Amino acid sequence: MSADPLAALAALLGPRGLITEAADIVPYAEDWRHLYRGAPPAVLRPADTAELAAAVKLCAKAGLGIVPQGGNTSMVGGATPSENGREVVLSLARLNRVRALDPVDLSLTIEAGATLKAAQDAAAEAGCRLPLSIASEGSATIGGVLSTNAGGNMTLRYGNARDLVLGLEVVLADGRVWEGLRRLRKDNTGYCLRQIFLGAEGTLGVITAAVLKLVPAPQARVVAFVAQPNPEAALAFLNRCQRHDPAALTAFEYMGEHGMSLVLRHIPDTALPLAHPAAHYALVEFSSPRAEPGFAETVEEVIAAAMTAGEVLDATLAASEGQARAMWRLREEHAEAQKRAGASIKNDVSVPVSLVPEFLRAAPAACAALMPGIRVVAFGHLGDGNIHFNLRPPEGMAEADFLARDHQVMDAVNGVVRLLGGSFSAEHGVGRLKTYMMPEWRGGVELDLMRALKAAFDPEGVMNPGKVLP
Ligand code: 2HG
Ligand code: ZN
Repeated sequence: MSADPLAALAALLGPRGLITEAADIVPYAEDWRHLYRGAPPAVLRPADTAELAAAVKLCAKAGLGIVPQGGNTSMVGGATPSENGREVVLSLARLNRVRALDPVDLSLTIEAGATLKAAQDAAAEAGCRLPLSIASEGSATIGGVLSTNAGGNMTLRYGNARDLVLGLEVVLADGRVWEGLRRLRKDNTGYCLRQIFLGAEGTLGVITAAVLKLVPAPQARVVAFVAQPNPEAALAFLNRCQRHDPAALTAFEYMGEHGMSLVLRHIPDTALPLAHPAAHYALVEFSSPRAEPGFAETVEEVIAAAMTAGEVLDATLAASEGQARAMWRLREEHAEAQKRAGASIKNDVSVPVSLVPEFLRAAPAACAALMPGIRVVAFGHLGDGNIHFNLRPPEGMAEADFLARDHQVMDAVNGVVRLLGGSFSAEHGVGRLKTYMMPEWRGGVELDLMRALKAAFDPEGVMNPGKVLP
């Protein structure tokens, strides 16, 4: 190998495969939330798995850290290199091919750099559905989604990303390739290696391709938007929808009034589909693989019963695909609206579903006790117990002063989460932002086992250094 690792990488990857111009590196060096700005000496853009593996081998030999990056949409700085100038970004952008799709097996083999949206579209073209949906799906890539075990809007029905994976191809820290792209529904042959890489946030190896489970495309779909008096009513309505048809209930999303007001203010072409604003809203989707006549009417009956029971104050059903999309935009644009509104401290937490109302009462109180006037933006995946409990500064407080207290605010929320038996990161991962929480939450045996895995898979510590493990 050349004494200069960048020269060796240039020779291997060619001009399309290596970025070293400072100005061109900038977009890869900073995270979506602008929390971190790293100083990578280069961005690697290999064309395929073999090139990627050779590049990893070169970096490992040169002692360069490798930070895999897909759509760069991490909420926790998980794909941003450090400031030390010794970590390169490994972009998966050019590994974006659909390798195979089998509508009989209901499986899709796709490379890690394809966006989640592209994977969904490929499935739809074949009359299937990839049942994973997140707000950032237009930019987020399969590799990132799997490495962070993304959750999103359909977890209550289809599980998290890790539940949708049959096989993986992974480049290991020493440059070897694990070819595990099996598409078997049953395979009990020792340790389940794919599950070790899923959710590992690139700290154990680089996922380069995956076999994903599909389901038949829905033929009937009903999207409803409802106003609710309180969090208890939201939970009761969720339960009612589940009892109605657990197989058809595809999403149940919660939104509080402040987040909704930010969406309506900052996102163009949005409007509340109800006559009056409320303190709490839910977006509910039912779907069926059959074109069932009367499908919408049964949902209307469920909502009517919920109104009689006082769980729902007002409701509307989307009458067209356009209306359904508009309702979903109100939910999906929460993160963007908050970003446009200014500084925020995010808590991506989960509690048992039955305790969400308790959480939604206790957490604002804990934050107000810490910082009077703090503004709560609570929304998220009520159907699976995952609430995005985000905070904005009190009116008039300087953003820098607010952000300087981020650990205090996160710890106040997490105090409530802990009492309720929840998790400090439900779907966004640990990344760089939350490593400090790991000893307190996962210390002892759990962290020992995680460290043992890290040592076994990446003894030199080159894979996404400084992420996940403190
Ligand atoms: C969502 O559900 C994302 O919209 C982003 O997970 C959550 O901005 C957030 O905190
Ligand atoms: Zn979310």
